Amino acid sequence: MKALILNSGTGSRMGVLACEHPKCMTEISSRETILSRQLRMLSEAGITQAVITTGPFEGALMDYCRSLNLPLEFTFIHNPEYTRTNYIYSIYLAREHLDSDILLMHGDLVFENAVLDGLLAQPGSCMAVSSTRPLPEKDFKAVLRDGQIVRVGVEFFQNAAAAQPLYLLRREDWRPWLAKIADFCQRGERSCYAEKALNELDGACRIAPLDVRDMLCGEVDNPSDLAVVSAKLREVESRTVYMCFAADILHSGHIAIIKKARRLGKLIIGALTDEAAASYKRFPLLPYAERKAMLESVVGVSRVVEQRTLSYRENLEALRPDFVVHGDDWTRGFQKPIRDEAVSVLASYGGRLVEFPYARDEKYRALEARARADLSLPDIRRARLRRAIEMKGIVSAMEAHSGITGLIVENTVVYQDGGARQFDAMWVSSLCDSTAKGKPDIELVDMTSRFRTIDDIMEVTTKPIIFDGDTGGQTEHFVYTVRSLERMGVSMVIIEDKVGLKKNSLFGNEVKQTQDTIENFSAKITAGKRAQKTADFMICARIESLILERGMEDALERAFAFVKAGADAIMIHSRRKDPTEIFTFAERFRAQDRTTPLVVVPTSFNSVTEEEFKARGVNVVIYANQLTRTGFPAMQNAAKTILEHHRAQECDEQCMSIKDIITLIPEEV
Ligand code: SPV
Ligand code: MG
Repeated sequence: MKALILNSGTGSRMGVLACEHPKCMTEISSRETILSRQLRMLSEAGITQAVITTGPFEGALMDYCRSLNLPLEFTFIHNPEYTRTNYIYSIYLAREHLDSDILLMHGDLVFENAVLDGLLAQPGSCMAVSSTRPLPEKDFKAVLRDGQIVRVGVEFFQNAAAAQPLYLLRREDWRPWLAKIADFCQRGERSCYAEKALNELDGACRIAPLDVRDMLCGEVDNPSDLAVVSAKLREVESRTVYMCFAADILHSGHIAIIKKARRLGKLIIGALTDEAAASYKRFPLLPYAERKAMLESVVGVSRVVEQRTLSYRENLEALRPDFVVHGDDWTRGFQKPIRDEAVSVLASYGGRLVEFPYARDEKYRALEARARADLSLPDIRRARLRRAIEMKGIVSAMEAHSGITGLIVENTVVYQDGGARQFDAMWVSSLCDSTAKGKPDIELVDMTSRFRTIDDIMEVTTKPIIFDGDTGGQTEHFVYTVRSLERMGVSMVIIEDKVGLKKNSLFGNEVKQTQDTIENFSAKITAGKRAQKTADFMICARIESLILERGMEDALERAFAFVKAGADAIMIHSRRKDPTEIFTFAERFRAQDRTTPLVVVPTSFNSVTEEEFKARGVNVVIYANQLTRTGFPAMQNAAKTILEHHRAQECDEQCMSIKDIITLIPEEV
């Protein structure tokens, strides 16, 4: 496509404003002239060739165009008879350079980006008209019939709309018009409008109206036009556009939408905080400050602000942008409530939503898959738990005891309030790991075997792992366990302050269990901390005083001692349904220690929500055994049903379909 810009006119009505240069070189802002603005916009829209007809000050105009240093190839066509002819003749002189799609405009036309974008997006030929502006007395009007423009001229008032000399002409429509222009000029009709030739074509050139309503699109014929257009331009240039990004990788799809957005005004980007980003699709690879800096360096981004929730409300109300730009993917699915809310906030002050088609490109999917794969690398995975706790205040972990349960924890998502709720981490429980192997939870399953479980889970997932280290065994053994776990990419080991034959805590004092001394257990923690190589790995001390009914004071004394010995976190356990003792512990612990993460396993006190735990200073909630406790009864039931009926048919309705089970397992993580 070529641009054809008609600049052969004398601009006499501009008076002194255009007495020393062509009219198109008149300044319309402190930075731009009509022509420099047109040319910049054309090149930003991807046009590379411009044919410019010239009249007076031909040399000045050519020098000026070249001095702009734009990636445009110019062809200048001089009309030596510019005082006696009209632009129909200039086009005629340029005809051999015009055998393509043409974007035709008068050299004194000022329009905003949205007008040009609208025009270029049309599949067929079109002309800018306005349904909202009154019909001008002396300027162009377009006569409309059946959705087409059938006449253009200053003399038509019936069924007409105000029109601007800005056309996108597809080759098949332009050719007959150009041929008619040639007929006119060859028979000496050179001082009429080129539209007179168009009006004789009677349908051979199909031009649709493009309604630009009250967008900036007007000619500058005289000083008063100049004042109006310049004022409107100031308004256009002060418009703001808002977009929100979670992205930790910027790909060409993001850049393309940023480019489109900034054509509408000054672009403000809301970067989702880490917490908000993690609740959107996945844990961000880069923290907020890095993502903000990256977005700030993108050309065309004027400001980056923090967006603290998936909801746009807070930022829209504070910034009141003229436009919000988004991909059209949020018109359906889990993001729809967010869109609906943004639409209503925009409506409250007259802002507008602009949606562009969402880029569903295979290469972006591959990039996203790579980012996910990076999350599974040991160093990244290990560090994620600490980051998630810092970021969210509270994290949730769900038990996994095999590759498939790991995948369930990895991939289960519930969409709520426009966001995605997921587990943050996985708990490799001694109870469930032993149960899956048909063995009691008494430290019978050896570490090699437990590591194998971790490996199975890690192979197919990316989320951080909290390992149930039971008592940690002998201190001399524990240091090796720490190093192995750390090397694998496990984020935290929890060891409980018990010795001897360990039994599951949920038995409480129904079985014989012995608590370790504060001194011994502290020494074990200190040895473990000394053994670890990275700063990310966490050793959590689990206190069994409430389980073994040794009282609150004992629990608290141990907690402070273990933190002093180097514990990175404290887990307080209880087997009571009533959460009071857990709450009391949390309150008293937090009164003295505001920072050490607090971990709970609410198997018994399961009425408490994560929000409530967070309010009480808890940082990690572990759902320790629910997949095991729901999965195995279902299996028992299936086995019984088949035995009862001597066949599998009755069991079928309890079964997941083969198709569903296959989709649980992605080909690649
Ligand atoms: C586990 O899941 O193995 C635990 C938590 O240690 S509990 O079963 O509550 O002791
Ligand atoms: Mg356990």
